[in-house]
Amino acid sequence: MTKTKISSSSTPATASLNAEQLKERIIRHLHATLGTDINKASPQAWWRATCAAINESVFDGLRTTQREHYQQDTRAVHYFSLEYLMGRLFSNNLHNLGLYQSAKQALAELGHDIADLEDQEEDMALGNGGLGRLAACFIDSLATMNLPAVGYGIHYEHGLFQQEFQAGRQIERPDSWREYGNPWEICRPESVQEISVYGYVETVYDLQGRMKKVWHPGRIIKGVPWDIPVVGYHGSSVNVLRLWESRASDFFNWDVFNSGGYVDASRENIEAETISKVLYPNDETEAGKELRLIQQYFFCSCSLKDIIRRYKRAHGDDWSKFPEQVVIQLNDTHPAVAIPELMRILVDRADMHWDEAWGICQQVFAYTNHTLLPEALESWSVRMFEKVLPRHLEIIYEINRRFLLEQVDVRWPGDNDKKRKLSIIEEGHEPMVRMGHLSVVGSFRVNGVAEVHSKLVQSDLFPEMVALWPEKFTNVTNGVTPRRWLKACNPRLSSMLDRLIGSDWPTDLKQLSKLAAHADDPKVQDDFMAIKQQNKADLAKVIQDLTGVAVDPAAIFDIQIKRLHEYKRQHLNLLHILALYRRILQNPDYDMVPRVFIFGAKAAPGYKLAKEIIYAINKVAEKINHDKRVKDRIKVVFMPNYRVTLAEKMIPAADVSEQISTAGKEASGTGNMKLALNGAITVGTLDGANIEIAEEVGEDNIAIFGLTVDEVKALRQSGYHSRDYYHNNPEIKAILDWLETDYFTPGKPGELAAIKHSLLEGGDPYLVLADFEGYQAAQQQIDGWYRDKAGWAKKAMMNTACVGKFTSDRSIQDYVDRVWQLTPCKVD
Ligand code: GL9
Repeated sequence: MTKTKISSSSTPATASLNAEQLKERIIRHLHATLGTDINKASPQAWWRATCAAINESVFDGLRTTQREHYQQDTRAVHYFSLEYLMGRLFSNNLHNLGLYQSAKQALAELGHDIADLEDQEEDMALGNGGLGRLAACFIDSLATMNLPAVGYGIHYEHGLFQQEFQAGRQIERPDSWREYGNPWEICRPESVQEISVYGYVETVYDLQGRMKKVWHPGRIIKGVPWDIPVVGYHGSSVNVLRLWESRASDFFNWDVFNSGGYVDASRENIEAETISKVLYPNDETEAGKELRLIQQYFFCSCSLKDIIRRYKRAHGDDWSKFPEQVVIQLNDTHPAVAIPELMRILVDRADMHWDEAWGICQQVFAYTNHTLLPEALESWSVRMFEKVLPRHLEIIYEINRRFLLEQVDVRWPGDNDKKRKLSIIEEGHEPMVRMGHLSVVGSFRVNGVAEVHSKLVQSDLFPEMVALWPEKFTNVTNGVTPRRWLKACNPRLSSMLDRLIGSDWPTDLKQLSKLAAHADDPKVQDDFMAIKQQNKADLAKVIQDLTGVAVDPAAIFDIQIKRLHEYKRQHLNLLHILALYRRILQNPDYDMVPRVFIFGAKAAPGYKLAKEIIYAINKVAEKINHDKRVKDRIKVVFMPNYRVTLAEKMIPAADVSEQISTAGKEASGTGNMKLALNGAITVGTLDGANIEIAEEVGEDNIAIFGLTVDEVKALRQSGYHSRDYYHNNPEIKAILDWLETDYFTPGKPGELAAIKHSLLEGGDPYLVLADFEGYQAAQQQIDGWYRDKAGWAKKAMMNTACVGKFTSDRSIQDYVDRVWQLTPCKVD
């Protein structure tokens, strides 16, 4: 496969647009699009007018890209994802168009600070965390690399909930990101689709006596597409993210109406619209709810029909070229129902023979696994499947029957254990459809998201599938877009890099390695750390505004940002904070470099212990921050409503990056990459992509601690007794007992006891106590390193210099080479 060359030096077509021309555009839109005037326009109107001005360039690129792809009849990847965590698009689009400086100047001349206008935009938070943000980074890379691609997903009316703290507890508020419309999206009524759910299947025979299955749906739902243009960086491609909104169909439900159920028929209209109402806020776990399955099917069916419509425009009823033109990447098992849906379309609608149809499916789908957590492996009860998608259940049964007969029984004749283990249907009291099994059987490629994770997918999750199809399995380590996660969010460091190593790094991140040659230069070290200091001062202001806590930018900024989950072990971080606090109380002269511990995390609304951990951190923070005896050696802040926009302010200001999951649990992580890229030093376990980060930056520049994947397995096997650590380590004992008193919750003893209970009675499922000792030693090491200013500066710079591997452009190139077999299509 040829390397996808990104023309990093080529200037964007729009770069010629100067501030004067932009000003003219903005004012024109203020008048013609917003219907207002310079002297009375609100900041919101100025922002919208600027968006409209930017969109003139965006739509230009969109038109030429789509024309080019159509004329060249390109093979394209279709990324199916239930989540896209886009954040804001204003500065991203400006940067990628090469218009940021002109826009900044234009707005300044019009009397506006570009940063203030940026704050007019709500985050587009149509995702929960890493999986959704990865999808957003990938579509940025796809456009930048001129690869023909469409992202498909759901146009949720409400994205991830907004988080508030009330007396330290998380409160969820609805997110209404497009209450007043969103300037980046285009409604495409001409491409509406209709999809069916419920009903029953009838067996009929045609004139030749051939059996046919006819699905009589119980309900029809309209899918309305909204297109978000995705602008590649200085490349000429503008791809599309197409998100489906559900509406009641015009197609009235006559069956129900005729049987006298007029009221019911109109109630169904409301239900149709609930499908795209809200994103499920569960992180890695599945609710098993009917609405969730309908969401999955709704967007898969709309998207497949959209793909087929486009294919037929070029190839008519000739399906033979379909697998050459179309590859579909399943972002986890969430869109796996696309597999039986394509089979249904081919067999039932296009009258294709089963074998031919299955041959097509198996060339079209590829599946990415993002987690090994057992509670996250999706399965749907057969009962519910049959109610919602009766025909699809039949098709899954047939896929499974042939798989067990033609593959499993041929390989392991008569081995019923193997059949039970490999069956797509899990037998039991309540039979279930295993979506992971379906995804592996129906795909030509299966990948994990970091080396260690892909190995575990093969050895622990699907070993028999690997025995059947060894060549199906591969790895693609995650990556992040350096356009958003360095260039746009850290302009100071970006300019310094441009001066020092040239400006090609945003599309060729390995260029960062040139920085290593300067890592011992005291002048460059000073510049690098001065930038970090300024970023920390900026963040200190944000912290003050959001939490009322004053922090000193001279302290170590130690940051843990990610969803709240026991396996990510925010409570391990908390235990260490408590240990330091206790040491200070016991020894008023306790010598430590002042540190600000900064958290950002949302907990799934139904995840009780996760919410208790948030509460505990907030209560401990309150106590420590007000305790004079601490003398500002420790501050603890929990940033409310952590999201992409807040991440962009926190990441450039981090000295220390907390990546402390139990080994084997974090599939990859991507925050770890963003923080290292911005010169933070990782305190981390040998888990997920931390392992690869450690390989890249070298052991001098990362603080690794804790049990390895194999040690975790061995410890569990030999029997893990968390109580031993409690009894044998007086510091652990004192801290856990402390949490049970009313020290942090005056007058209310026991309020923070949930953590202790989970670690002792609960058996400490994520081995927090087993890793405590190693963790505190790693933190001690960080403290020591930070005292040596030059040494620290070098380590920080080496982190930025050595993480070029983790650009999402490299991930996408790996997908191109190992999975998609795509060719770039240059657009002029
Ligand atoms: C996740 C993994 O937990 C992360 O380790 C990984 O980096 C990302 C992207 O591959 O995928 N899997 C998963 O279900 N989530 C991840 O972050 N959860 C959310 O996105 C909420």
